[in-house]
Amino acid sequence: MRSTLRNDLIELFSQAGSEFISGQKISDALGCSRTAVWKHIEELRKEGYEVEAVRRKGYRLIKKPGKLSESEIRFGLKTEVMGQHLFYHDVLSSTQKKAHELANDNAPEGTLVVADKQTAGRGRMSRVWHSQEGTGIWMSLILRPDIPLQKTPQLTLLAAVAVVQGIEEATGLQTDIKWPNDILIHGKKAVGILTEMQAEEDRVRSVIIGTGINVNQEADDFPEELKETATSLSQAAGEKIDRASVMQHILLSFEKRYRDYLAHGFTPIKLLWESYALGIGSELRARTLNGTFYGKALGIDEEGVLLLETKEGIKKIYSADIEMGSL
Ligand code: BT5
Repeated sequence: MRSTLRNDLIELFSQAGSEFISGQKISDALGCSRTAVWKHIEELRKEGYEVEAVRRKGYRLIKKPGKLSESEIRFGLKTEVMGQHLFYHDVLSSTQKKAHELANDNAPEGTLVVADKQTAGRGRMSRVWHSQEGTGIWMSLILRPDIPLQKTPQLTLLAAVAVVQGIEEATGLQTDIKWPNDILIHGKKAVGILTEMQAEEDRVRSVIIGTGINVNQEADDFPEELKETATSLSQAAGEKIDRASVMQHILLSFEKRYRDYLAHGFTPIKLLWESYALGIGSELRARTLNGTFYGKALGIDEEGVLLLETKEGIKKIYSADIEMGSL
């Protein structure tokens, strides 16, 4: 259910920060009676918002619910398409799996699946994606682009740009992209992106972009094998971060970039991507299914493929795990 009134109410509270707003002011701004204001505030409280009410001063928002909820994600979401069909679950095996099912059932472009916890979150090649409850953003977005199959990897790079921009807009944190699907903070992985597709003949039926973002994990929350390599936005920011706000900024940024992409092709995305990418111009090791290659990363081509200058000549890398730094 969507209530623009409650949406506006949250917006008002957000603008007021720690200041009180009088009931009269709220009812004027929303164009409803003071009794209606009170009713909406009661509903917000039921959803976990802490609203303080003081006689003659009015109301102020003390805390948004820490737990994600459908309305938390919806309120303040300024997109037209992305995330407007929203499926929120407290627990799922994997948001990717659910999104594939929905895509098979003709879910429209922009359908978003979000879970507070995944019991079988996955990375590329069936690797495990650690998706603890209450800490991260685990989401999958369904797209229906009219593009040839070989162009779908470009959408991973587009998603990475949107995530970097969304994180920066929501938190001020600067992050780096490591080709093709990692986003790092100070060299540690904070985000992984998994692009999967459904195709018929050579036509794309749907592309499903899965994004896993570590938001509020403490260092000890990660399993032993990830402690050295993983980080979270809150570790970098030094404070807890509102997951819904990060998600909303990413979806908005994604929508803008995706429109650019459909209208003007990959070039505008490529330029942005390069400005956030790590390791271009440096030596790296690319582990692919067909072997490991060393060389200098020259950049990406118009398809989004990594160009590696090896001793044997320039090699096109379609998919790989990249190691940089001291090789
Ligand atoms: C990825 O794979 O990085 C893509 C991850 C996509 C996860 C999202 S969550 C929502 C959606 N639903 C899903 O089921 N999946 C998507 P890859 O490049 O293969 O990296 C996987 C590797 O990252 C693992 O083998 C671990 O080493 C590491 N890893 C696992 N969980 C991590 C975490 N939470 N933070 C940082 N690194 C992690």
